[in-house]
Amino acid sequence: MNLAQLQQIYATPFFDLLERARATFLAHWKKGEVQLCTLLSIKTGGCSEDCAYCAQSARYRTGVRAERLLTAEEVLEAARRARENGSTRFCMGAAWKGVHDGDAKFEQVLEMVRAVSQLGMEVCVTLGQLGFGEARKLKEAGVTAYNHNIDTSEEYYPEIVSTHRYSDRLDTIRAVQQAAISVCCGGIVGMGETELDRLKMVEVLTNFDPPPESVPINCLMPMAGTPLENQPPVDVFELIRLIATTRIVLPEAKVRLSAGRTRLSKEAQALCLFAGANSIFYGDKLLTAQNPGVDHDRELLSALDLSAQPPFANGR
Ligand code: SAM
Ligand code: DTB
Ligand code: SF4
Repeated sequence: MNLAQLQQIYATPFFDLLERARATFLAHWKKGEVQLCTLLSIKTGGCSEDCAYCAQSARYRTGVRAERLLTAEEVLEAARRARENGSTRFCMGAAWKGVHDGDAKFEQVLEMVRAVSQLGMEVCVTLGQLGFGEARKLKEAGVTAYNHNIDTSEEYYPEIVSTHRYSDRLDTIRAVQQAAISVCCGGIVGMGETELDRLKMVEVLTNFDPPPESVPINCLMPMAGTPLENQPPVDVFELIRLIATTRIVLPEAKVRLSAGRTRLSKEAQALCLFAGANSIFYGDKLLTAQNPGVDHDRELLSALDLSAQPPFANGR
């Protein structure tokens, strides 16, 4: 998919765009089903990187303290609760630049993955940069998906991060693909980027081989103390257009309406779900930021006659 094609789709009259996205969704997915995914921060804060949106960077005074890596038992307990609450995917996030085979912390992550993978949910991790060796070990331990976002266009990325390059992100994604782990890759809207940056980001995603299994669309949560703390909220119709466009060009991807739902009305979320989003993060907290409460989300799904994706048979 090239940029001109994406621009054409994005610029379709709003309701025509929604109709096309809805038709694409219905041709590929079960109507009325939303995947619930629970996030857990297994290692919070103190990160060496300078991502301008992130409360976990050690460069900014955000009030997030650096914590130790959780133990496999602690993580397993949280994963069990997530499953009981209806999640079919469990995503463990660590505030690191990356991981190296042989490090004690990487061994500890492998141990938690082995434990969580027995529960019959999709097991996702987001640990920053890695190579093929690490990816292969994660796969052997039971990881089904790796989250590594490109966040925005290649051109805008240096405005947001200086401690690693866009190409480093793509290298990690390639290593994950080589190890036959599903890629979860998306980005953030509301960081001061243009419409063109957003579409270039989608263009990069459509050219992945294989295409990403999951595409998180995050709205910036403006975290106090970060350089982006005063960014205004994204225009909701721009967000919906982006979700609809993503659904049309990546019909088989799960499109996750990710961070930032606390700043979206329930009507806006309903339109995002109509436009093709079919997954949300479920639970009172994201990694460090607030998420709508579980009760609130249950009410929303019930009001829209949507149901949580049922647990997998045969342990998957
Ligand atoms: N350190 C790893 C990395 O950078 O890939 C994993 C954790 S990182 C917090 C995962 C993703 O969360 C980021 O790539 C970004 O897209 C998203 N994110 C982080 N802070 C955010 C914020 N304040 N608002 C919206 N999305 C955010
Ligand atoms: C993703 O794209 N969004 C999630 C998940 N992948 C790891 C993280 C959102 C983080 C929001 C900010 C915070 O909680 O600190
Ligand atoms: Fe570190 Fe990830 Fe936050 Fe960047 S987004 S500062 S790499 S935790």
